[in-house]
Amino acid sequence: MKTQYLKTAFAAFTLLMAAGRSVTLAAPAAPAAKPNFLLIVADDLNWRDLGFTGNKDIQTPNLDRLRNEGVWLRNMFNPATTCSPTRHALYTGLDCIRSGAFPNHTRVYDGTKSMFTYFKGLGYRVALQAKTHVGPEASFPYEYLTADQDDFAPFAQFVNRAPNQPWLAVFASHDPHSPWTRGPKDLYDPAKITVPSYLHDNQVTRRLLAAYYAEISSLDSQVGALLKILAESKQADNTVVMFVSEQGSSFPYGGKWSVYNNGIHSATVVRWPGKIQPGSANDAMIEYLDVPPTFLTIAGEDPTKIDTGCADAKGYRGFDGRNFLDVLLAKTNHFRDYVFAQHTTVGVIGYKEPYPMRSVQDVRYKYIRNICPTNTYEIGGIHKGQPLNSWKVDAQNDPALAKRVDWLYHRTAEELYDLSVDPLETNNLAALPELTATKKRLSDQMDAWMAQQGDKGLATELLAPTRQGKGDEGDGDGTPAPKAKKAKGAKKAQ
Ligand SMILES: [Ca+2]
Repeated sequence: MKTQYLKTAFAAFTLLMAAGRSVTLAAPAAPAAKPNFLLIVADDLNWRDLGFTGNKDIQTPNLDRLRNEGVWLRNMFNPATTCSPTRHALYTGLDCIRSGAFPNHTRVYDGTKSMFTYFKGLGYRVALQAKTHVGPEASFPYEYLTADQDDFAPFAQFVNRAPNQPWLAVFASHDPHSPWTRGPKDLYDPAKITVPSYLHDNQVTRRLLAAYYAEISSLDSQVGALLKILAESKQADNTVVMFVSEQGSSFPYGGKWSVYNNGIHSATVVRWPGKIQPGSANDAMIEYLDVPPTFLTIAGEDPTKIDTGCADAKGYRGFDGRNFLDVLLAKTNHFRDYVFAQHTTVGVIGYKEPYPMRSVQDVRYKYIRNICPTNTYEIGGIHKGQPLNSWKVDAQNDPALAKRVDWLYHRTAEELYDLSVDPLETNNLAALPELTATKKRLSDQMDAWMAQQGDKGLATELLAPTRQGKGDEGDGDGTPAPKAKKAKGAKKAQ
């Protein structure tokens, strides 16, 4: 079936190319065969905090069902740990520093394209609902359905419009981003939940954790509503559904604003009936950057032929990401040897001093470089937040906790962790002589990646203000969700 479909898609593509036209499939030869895409993006959701990833307190029946109907990609990573650069990478297939979208509240360089650009060019109608957080507008030409994440009528109208035209929709929830005011609070009793070991257990942590869990259940309800609409539209069998947890939570050590795996590891599930084996799992290392090339491949395109509109430091204009369709189809469980991430502190609300971080990891070891280790790492979200303030009070009589609190402000220049025995990255092995070669191997990989990206470390970090504003329409870290943005009424489907 797939072979036949690919042949059909390839034939249509060849005909268009022969006719000297660009790849604009306004009237696909076999419209019903083109798959639709629904990408569901959470916000500040630690990958561990779902039913199917092992959290026994959290109730996520809809996401658990989606996981049982698709493949759980157990080693998906994001290249940044704040909202805006993460989304730019996910939508463009480009790594953050190369695209210019590396601080929070950022935008890509003018002329850069996104999957909305590519799929619109293929004749798809493309849309986004709720959290935007990307710019400039020209690079993300989606129809904006509504800012309201709980109004599903625009989504239903979108997927049911023009039945013969394929579509790509991103549903970007604001949940469970702080301040955790939504969701079924009665589901979670602060006194009865189990506090994860990477958090300090006290009443403030418990109260906020229960509120965060309630918002995860709110997100789960949204997923249920979307999948119900899809089923009712009779398009579920021809729609690729992907869910990503985005990046870690804003608790201290919850992962956000750090390159630890709580921040950059993503809970990711993909459902594609008849193609992906239900209930399967794959441990290949993949990055968010790989999503656009993979979606394009599924749509019958060759992603290696794409000009992204943005060159890397060596003049290469293709994607940083690569097509992982073979992983989805269980033909392989190996994809990347290394995954990378960066965190830019300058420009984060309440930041004190530059504290740029870079990380690289293979299947076992994780290497982190803190480029300005003698500075103090301090931002509003962690260091001025309620949890850490309460932890500091408790730390006055708890030396081990005091040490953990201090690590949130001051780190060593290098960190090295053996993830096979230390998944929470608490035992820094960077000074161990027997791991010198491992550290150098990873450090060399990081240097090569930084060179390809045009990443100059601190000098790049200091450019963050030039990459912020104008195009970032999303909410701020630690602030309430934005007011409804006026829908782009003029951008109707063709
Ligand atoms: Ca986020």
